[in-house]
Amino acid sequence: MRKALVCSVGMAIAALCAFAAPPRAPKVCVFVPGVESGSPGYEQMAAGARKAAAEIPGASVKVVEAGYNQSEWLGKLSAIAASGEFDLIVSSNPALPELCAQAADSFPKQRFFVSDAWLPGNPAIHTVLYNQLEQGYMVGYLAGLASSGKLGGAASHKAGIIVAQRYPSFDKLIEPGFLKGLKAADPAAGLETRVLGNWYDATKAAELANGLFDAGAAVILPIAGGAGQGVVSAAKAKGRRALWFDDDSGYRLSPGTVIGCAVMRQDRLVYERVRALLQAGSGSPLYGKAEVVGAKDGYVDFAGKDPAYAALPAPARAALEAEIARLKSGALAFPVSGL
Ligand code: RBF
Repeated sequence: MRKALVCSVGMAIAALCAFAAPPRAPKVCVFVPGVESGSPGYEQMAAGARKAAAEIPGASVKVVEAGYNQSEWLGKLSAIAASGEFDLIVSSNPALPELCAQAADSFPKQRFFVSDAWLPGNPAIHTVLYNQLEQGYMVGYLAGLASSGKLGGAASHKAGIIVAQRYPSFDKLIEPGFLKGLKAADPAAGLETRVLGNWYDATKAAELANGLFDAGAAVILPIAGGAGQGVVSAAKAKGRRALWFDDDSGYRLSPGTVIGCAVMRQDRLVYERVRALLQAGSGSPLYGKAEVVGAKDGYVDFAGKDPAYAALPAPARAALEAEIARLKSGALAFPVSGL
């Protein structure tokens, strides 16, 4: 009888304590596979995670830059998982899910969210992929307007892309999407792609851009992180034009040189998913799931508010905007179901 009483009093105190104790303030690590500054997708990722944490009492965010040596990423990621310090590790790019899966094998309690990536079925990892067929199509179509002479000047029927390295979402989504858009606006156009070899060398990117411009490219899209700035400065020096990807910062790099930016709303996506994952905790049903988001739901879009874009001929802008409206309504669709 006395034992039972002591026991139930003890249980009541324990229950009271559990009720009264504030929930542990969640800690988030933003793992940047590269360097944050100059890579719009990574800047947006950090901003989105910070915004989510700011809404949860006591929550904190630590940004860790893993640098450009990709062979060091797994070791750095595993060390963070091993520390047990973070409720959630947030990262972004298509190479990350595989590394997170390896870290999760060793540290199964660790949870991960990776945007701009695709991996279904791992109970420790949630991924969301952007429909970059659509994103590529938007700037590809604008490139076709340029190469066919509809933005002024003679038709060259040539456009270029400078990419840092080849990887699945570039090969399967960005480049084919760009080509579809290019051909839709200028059926006679050809695309030349040059591979830079890293995500930081703006000088080499400018040299490659000069080569493409000299060979007649009407416009060039860099997919090269911080190195993309070299493409914009080469275009500016030659009085030519460039396109931009991921956010609208390209317009500000060199006003008048970048004529269009196809953006992904990574800040919004990361904010929404990090908030949901922190609120639900490690048992969130999102873990194990991979999703695709795109133009129809507003995560892929075209930033058309800049004066450099507004200065393009009205009929050309109307043609592009009609394509974008068709993508947003679903009348024009390029379904993506993974990588
Ligand atoms: N994008 C960047 O903006 N900066 C980078 O440093 C960067 N590094 C990447 C490294 C790897 C291994 C891969 C697969 C992609 C990388 N990306 C980077 C590309 C990024 O995921 C995305 O495809 C592009 O930003 C276009 O949306």
